[in-house]
Amino acid sequence: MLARSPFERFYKNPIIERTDIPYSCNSVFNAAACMFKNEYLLLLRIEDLEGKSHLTIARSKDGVNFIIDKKPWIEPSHDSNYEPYERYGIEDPRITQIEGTYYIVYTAFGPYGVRIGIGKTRDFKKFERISLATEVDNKDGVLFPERINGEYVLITRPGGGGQRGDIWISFSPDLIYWGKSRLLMYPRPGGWGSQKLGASTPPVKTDEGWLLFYHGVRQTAAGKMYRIGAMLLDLEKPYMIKGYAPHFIFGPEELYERIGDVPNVVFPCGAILEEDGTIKMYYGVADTAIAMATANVEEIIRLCQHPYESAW
Ligand code: BMA
Repeated sequence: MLARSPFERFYKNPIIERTDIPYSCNSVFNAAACMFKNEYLLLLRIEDLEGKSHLTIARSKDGVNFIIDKKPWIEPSHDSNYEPYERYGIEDPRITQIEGTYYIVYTAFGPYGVRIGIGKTRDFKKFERISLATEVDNKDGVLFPERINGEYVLITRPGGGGQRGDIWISFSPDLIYWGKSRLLMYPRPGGWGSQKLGASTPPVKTDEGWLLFYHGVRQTAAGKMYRIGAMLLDLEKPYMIKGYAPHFIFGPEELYERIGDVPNVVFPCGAILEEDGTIKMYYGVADTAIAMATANVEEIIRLCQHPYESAW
């Protein structure tokens, strides 16, 4: 049988479930990932029993057995500049390290909608907010791990609350003021991501370009289906798609991905490239738990050789 994905699931998935959390909560999913002091660090999105999300740290020596902090690390802010925009929770974090600082990009959710928040830490103890980088109806923010031509680069997904959502890219001198925004990719009519797209994991640098995983949503008779695609962006001109995989590279298949609070969802927010070329992808399953799958980076790059311009 021909495999439909270059990824192999960890045999003991899911790796983190609600019952692993040391305090009461509804669910744990969509975690950011990075290496910190020779350990794997996940920033878990935990939804509490009121339905609001906060972020809690988990650490591991081997990337699959995690020790979870006894209390939340980042909760909705009480600062009046942020409070109205985070009142309903903090969701879907992504971590990017730039020159020893770990930037955390998250979805701030409040009465006016969703917008993208950016904060930073150097030690995973003290967390400092930097900005709310966008207005509302924008989420799925991922920051590049380097400044490009002197500027920070952020991918976002404006407009997903409407009929469709496209992936955009913006630039900033200081992580506060963002501009030079342009469209990167839009949903392919009739395709596996025909309703909306959004960046999944922060771009990973390869010789062939920035490797970006993104999710695509298709509306089906049974509800929304979330799958994962991959594209390669030009190293110097990251607003140019060098190539992409026309097919999805990962989708819900196992029961733990198909059944849960929101069925048929795989939602990665973190990917770690190991020295041997293996990518560890950490992904939320059915908005209920966290799973991990591995793939060879070269194999994914090979799938991304299709020119985008002539795509649709
Ligand atoms: C998206 C985000 C994710 C969630 C997904 C499926 O819009 O809210 O946090 O995993 O929907 O419900």
